[in-house]
Amino acid sequence: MTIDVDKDFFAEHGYIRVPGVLSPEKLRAAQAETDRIVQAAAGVESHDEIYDLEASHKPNAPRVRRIKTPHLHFPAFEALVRDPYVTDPVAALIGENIRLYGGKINIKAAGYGAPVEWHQDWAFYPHTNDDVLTVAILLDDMDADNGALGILPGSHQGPIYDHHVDGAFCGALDLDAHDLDFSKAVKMTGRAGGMLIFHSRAVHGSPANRSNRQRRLMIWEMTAADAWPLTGLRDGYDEFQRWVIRGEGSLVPRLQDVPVRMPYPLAVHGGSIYENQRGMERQYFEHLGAAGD
Ligand SMILES: O=C(O)CCC(=O)C(=O)O
Repeated sequence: MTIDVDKDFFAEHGYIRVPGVLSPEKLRAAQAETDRIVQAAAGVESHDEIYDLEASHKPNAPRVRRIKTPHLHFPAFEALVRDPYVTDPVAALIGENIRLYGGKINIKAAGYGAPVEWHQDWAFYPHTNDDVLTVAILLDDMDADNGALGILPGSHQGPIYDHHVDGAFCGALDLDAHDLDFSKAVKMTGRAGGMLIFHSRAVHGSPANRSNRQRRLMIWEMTAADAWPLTGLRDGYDEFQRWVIRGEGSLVPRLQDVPVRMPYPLAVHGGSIYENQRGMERQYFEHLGAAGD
């Protein structure tokens, strides 16, 4: 089954909102599982395959910035991302054959949750065609004060911008090299349980969370199953095939004339976008600092 989404709006602006994707029960279950995983970070010393940590994290006072690849570690999240209530709106945009490329839950804790500098997801993982989407499910209400994601409308139709500094990838736009008007960004405010889908070339970013309300965003990177990553099969063919979450894979990549700039040489700071972006020379958003103040 596919549902109706406003494809024309998506084509023009590069994003759409789909409210009420998670029922109240499913939302509560996803929030509770996220809380459980965050609490289990007590005792964790440093970034690992599950946790990306705030600079101010301490094992006895855990501060989690991201849960990495939740679908690989927690069956509840694998079930969620394979469920038609999540993939139906995506199928309406890119067709019935869908692959999951990656996933994460970004946690902007109240008072100090870290910003994410302006970037295009496509800069990290260019594919043979651009049916490559970012599918974000709001686990909390996202408003103007708690670190709402902002998107530059129409930017998905533009170039792929330089995300390098000093010759190495850094996962963020070089603010000096490009003349973009970030005041035109639209804040993706919405209610918990809603979904936001945006094109992987849409320029987006989000400020630190200074409010007293946390903002958790579950983010799934989804592609048409005939889009093959130009950086190669990260985890081998079987794993690539395992994450066809709807329909069928294809050995025939669909090729499009798409703008590509490879994310090499690798970022000086690896492990997550937050770490990659430490390499930037000039940051746009306020970073609250190591002590979180
Ligand atoms: O969590 C956010 O607000 C930004 C997410 C994002 O752009 C990313 O993790 O690549």
